[in-house]
This record gives sequence, C-alpha cells and structure tokens, in this order.
Amino acid sequence: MASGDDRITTVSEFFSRDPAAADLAVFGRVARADRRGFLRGAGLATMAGMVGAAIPFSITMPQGYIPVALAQGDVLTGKDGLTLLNDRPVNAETPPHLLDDPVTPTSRHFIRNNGLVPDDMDPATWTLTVDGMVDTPMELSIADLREQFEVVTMALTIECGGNGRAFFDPPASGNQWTLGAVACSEWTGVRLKDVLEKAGVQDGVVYTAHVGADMHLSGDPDKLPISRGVPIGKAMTDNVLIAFEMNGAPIHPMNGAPLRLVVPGWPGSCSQKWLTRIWLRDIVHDGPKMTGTSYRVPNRPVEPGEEVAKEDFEIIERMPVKSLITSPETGASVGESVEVRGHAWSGDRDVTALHVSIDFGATWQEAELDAPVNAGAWQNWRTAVTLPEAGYYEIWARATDSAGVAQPFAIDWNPKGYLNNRMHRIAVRRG
Ligand SMILES: Nc1nc2c(c(=O)[nH]1)N[C@H]1C(S)=C(S)[C@@H](COP(=O)(O)O)O[C@H]1N2
Ligand SMILES: [Mo]
Repeated sequence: MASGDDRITTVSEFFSRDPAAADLAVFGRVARADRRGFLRGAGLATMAGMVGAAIPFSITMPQGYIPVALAQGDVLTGKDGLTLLNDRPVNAETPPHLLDDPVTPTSRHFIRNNGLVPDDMDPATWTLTVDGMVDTPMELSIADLREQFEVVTMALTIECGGNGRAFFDPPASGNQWTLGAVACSEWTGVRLKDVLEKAGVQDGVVYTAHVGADMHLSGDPDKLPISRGVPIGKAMTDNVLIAFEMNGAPIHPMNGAPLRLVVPGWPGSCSQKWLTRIWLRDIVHDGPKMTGTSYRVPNRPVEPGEEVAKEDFEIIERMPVKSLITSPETGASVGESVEVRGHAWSGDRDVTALHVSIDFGATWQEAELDAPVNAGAWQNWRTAVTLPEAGYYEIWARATDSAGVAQPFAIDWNPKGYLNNRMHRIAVRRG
C-alpha cells in the first residue's frame, strides 16, 4: 500500500488506523461502543460466524483487535479459491475453471457487498416485513415462512450486472470484475409470489422495494447501502424465491444469511441479501442504487467515452445471453483431443445452442447442451475438440438464446460497464 495515500481499502488497514471507529463500523452501531473487550450477544455471534467457530476467549479480546482469520483476505472463510477484489466492502469473484460444477458449491459462489455485513444474522429471531400496498401487512419469521408456504428448491443463476466490467475500454469505474461474478447455486425457500399473494397485492402496485440488514460503509444506521426492486410482474413469477438455504445448508454469511431474495436472470443487485423487508410501491422504487446511473444503461448505442445525459439511461432488466468455458483452464497444456465444457444462460430465456471455435471464429462446432434443470438455472454444455497439430490455440464459446440472439465478439461500450456478454475466449497449448 503506497504511503501518503489516505484511502482505506482493506479492513485490516481500517483497524490499524482507527481501531475504535473500525469496531463501530464493522461490529457495532454507535450506541454499543463498549462491546469489544466484552464482545457478546449478536456481535459475538457474528464474529464467531465470520471466523467459523465459537471464540472461547472473546472476553479477553482487546478493543480494536481484528482476528487473524479476518485479516488480509481471510474474509473469505468458507470460500475456496476466490479472487478478492476489495475487502471493504468485500467483493470477490471466482476464476472460471473453479466454476466447473453443474451447480455452484457455496465455497465458490462469488461475493458482492455494497456495505458491511450485518451484526446479527440469527435465523431464530430474524423477521421479514411485507408491507406497503398490500391488504394485510405481515411480519414473518423464518419458521413462519417454512410453515405457511410451499418450500421449493431450485438451481438459480445470479450474475452481477457489472460482471465483465474489467474488459471495458475506456475503463468504467467500479469493481473490476472479469468473468467470475456469476454462480448457479441451489436455493431453498418460498416463492415471493406466494407470500405477496397471501399479503394481497393491491391495484396500482408498480414495483417491489427490497431492504436488507447490512450497514452503509459510513456506519450511519439511517443509510442503506443498497435497496433495489423489480416490476411487480417479475416479482410474481414462479422462480423468484425468498431463500433460507443455499446448497442444502444455511446461507453463507457473505451471501446473505439467514434470508435473501433470489431473482434469477436479472442483475444480481435485485437479489437482496440479509432480507428484512419487501415493500410494495405504486412508483418505480427509488432506493439507493435504483436511481441516477446505477444499474442503468443508455437507451441507445453510444460511442466509447461519450457523455450520456441522465435521462437517456434506462434500468437494466433481464441479463443478456452469455456463456463460460470452465474446462480446460485458460493456459492449460492439452493433448490432441480436449473435452471443452461450461455453462450458458440468458436471463428469462433458454439458451438454444452453444458453439465452439478453435480457429478464431472462422468455423464453429455445436456443443451438446443440456436443458436447464429448472427455469432460471444455467445450462451445462460440453463438446470434444480436436487440435490438429502442436501449437497455440484459442477456444471461443458462443451461446445463442431462444430469441435468436447470440453473444457478440465485442460489446457496445456503456459508461458504467454493465452487461458485458462478449464471448469467453481461453488460450491452450498442444505440446
Ligand atoms: N443487502 C444487500 N443485498 C445485496 C447486495 C448488497 O450489497 N447488500 N449486493 C447485491 C449485488 S450488486 C449482487 S451482484 C448480489 C451478489 O450476491 P452474492 O454476494 O451472494 O454473490 O447481491 C445483491 N444483494
Ligand atoms: Mo451486482
């Protein structure tokens, strides 16, 4: 870290510069300044959750002390091989070859946080409020959700709207995601639709608004880091879940424990983590990261670097057709015949074909492509390619969806670096 630079980019740095402020921001709200040294209750539970075990000597942990397990990238406890882009807030992506499983294990599900993880993620005391333009506002515990609604399990794709931003030229500011801010884990929960139907959706509802329990980076309890929503029609589709399990276990703390929304096929930001409230509104929701240029793209093609007026931006809805090559790993040495495989998805649509090229796009061969295991899941594909002689090759993959739209070689630039669905290309060497 360059000295003389006042920006704080890691939790460890924050703790070393101002332990008391860091304690407040990371583990407590302003009124609970005494908690470290006698860290207890929800704060202790959270810290124990973050280090992955109870802390028998928490009583003697000094104020401002950051457990070694949380320092320098160990915010990735329970994650395997993720690349940490930033740890305040935590943002980490998964290299494509680690996304090879048909269903993404929790350890390889990316993390995209806009704020600080909540203090208290206790499933026993968690409540979800459903209010706004409903006939009967409700407050539901996780046990209520399980008892009152049908519990379903589905594999659902979540992709960050900014996945691929790193490849924009001129660069777009924001997390420099390459390829790995996408995952398809199995989620267990209840349908948002069933819960909203029980509450009674009133005439005139336009949009949902989602609220979570994470804290704004400033530590100000009155500010939300992010609160997005979806049009009511999307909210009422069958595969939008209020989930309390991820891959058959409690949700990972970084992925929204103990309760989150999963809105497959739309920007990941719609899938509110640490979910505490769904509020139905008669206007397009205007919470943090709904307005301005957040999760919006120009309504027309623009030149790279062009300034675009605010009113020319529109809210991103479905994510575009895209695919990943998860094996072989880029840079691999391979033989004459290589099995190439990966996943493909297109928000709210099916992928109908996946083609692979080994000659820089001159010719294409069609891969075997599975149907999605359920609507909203990515589709697995595989094919064998033959590399005719020793040398350097690139393998390119191109998905085509049910509307006949295929992935482009290069994408239209946009100011915030969203929706990069250009073809995935890897390099291999046949010895
Ligand atoms: N409460 C809350 N929900 C959130 C976020 C957040 O910062 N806070 N980030 C959103 C964004 S931008 C994305 S891409 C997804 C990422 O989900 P994941 O971290 O489980 O992969 O969560 C979304 N839900
Ligand atoms: Mo995101």
